[in-house]
Amino acid sequence: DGNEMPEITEYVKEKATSKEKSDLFGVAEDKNVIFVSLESVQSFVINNEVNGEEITPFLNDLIDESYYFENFYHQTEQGKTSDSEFLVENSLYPLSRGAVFFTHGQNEYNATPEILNEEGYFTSVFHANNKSFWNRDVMYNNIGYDKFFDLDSYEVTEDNSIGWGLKDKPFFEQSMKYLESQQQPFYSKFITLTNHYPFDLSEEDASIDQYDSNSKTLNQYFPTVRYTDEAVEQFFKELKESGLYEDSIIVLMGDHYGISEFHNKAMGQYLGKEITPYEHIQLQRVPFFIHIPGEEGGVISDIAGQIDVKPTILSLLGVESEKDITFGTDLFAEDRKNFIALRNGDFISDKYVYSKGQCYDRQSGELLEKEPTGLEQPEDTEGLCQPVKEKVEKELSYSDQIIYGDLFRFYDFGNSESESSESEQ
Ligand code: GP9
Ligand code: MN
Repeated sequence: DGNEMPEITEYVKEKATSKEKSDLFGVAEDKNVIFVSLESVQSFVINNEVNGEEITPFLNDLIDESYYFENFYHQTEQGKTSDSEFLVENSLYPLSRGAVFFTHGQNEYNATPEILNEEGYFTSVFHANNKSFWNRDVMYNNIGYDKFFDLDSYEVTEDNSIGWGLKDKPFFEQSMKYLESQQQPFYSKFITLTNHYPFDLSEEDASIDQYDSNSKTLNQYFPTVRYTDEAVEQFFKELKESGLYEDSIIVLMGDHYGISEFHNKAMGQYLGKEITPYEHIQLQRVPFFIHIPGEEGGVISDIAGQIDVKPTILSLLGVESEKDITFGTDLFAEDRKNFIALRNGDFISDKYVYSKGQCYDRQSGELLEKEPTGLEQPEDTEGLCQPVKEKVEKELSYSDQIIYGDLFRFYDFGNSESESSESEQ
């Protein structure tokens, strides 16, 4: 019956949402939004080398013309790409088990595409996979996407595909005609695929050599990341040629890690340091760029996460969202929440990194203390990370309650969503 909503609403208003508009509010009003989800791209490849070669030359240069968030974390779980999409569109957390796209794809949401539809935007997704993968067809329809350019929209041959399907370069190339024919302004999401485990790439598409370690996965990762970097470069060229570039903002984000903990030994060899629980959390960073043509941008070091994307984009577009329920904050606001919760309860705060039951100093990486075992004296059991840990648990639980109880059915977002949610595409 939604009895929990007032408490959650109060929490969100007081603790999660910023109260002041940022200086960039409305800076991209009525612009197209082109969101690019970079499959399995992690931040450790940015401004880094393998065998003396730059891994992501295009993205590295793009930092100079964008807002680049160097401490931006993915917050996904078992739902992988779909979890990242859920975070980005709703600013809610995915679930700790399973994929919320499957288990709660029919819930009431107040997602970015629905909100932008009301602002006169056309909304679409481009992804060359079966439309029902991750239950996307159902979820996209539910959250207001006008069009899903799925596998059926692409010409896929043996020549232009590898691994999971259509390679990223032909994917962007073939997408252009659809993108150009869309009504403007639009909000369009592109989901790349080539840089997906197990990172297969043909010889002719590899511009850099593999790494040399005991992990074939890590070794192959670098040339496929480079391939995706080149595909994005080509996409920018095509956007400029089509004239769409000038009227758009381009957001790029890594969806989740590509190299799991199983490869810690090889990763340690590559990074030249042991992968401690602290370094493990550092490795959960994914690149996040906001490219606004004509704006210089800058490198932002504040902690940030996928939960923050929705309020940030809406603020840039100048969309008022005072009644929205989001657990993230506008990344350009002054009064931001001081922690990023990972879905397993680990977290990063301004001061600390909490990982596998251990509390670290975020800046130095120094292990501060073991979590209490219950055997210490009472005054020792208040860990330094404990106060944030409690906040993280509370926030994750509020988000879970919204999803499990489908609580947005009982909340009035103050837009005309009651009519639009009934209308089918
Ligand atoms: C599949 C693509 C990759 O459509 O999103 O899926 P992932 O395994 O990364 O979730
Ligand atoms: Mn993915």
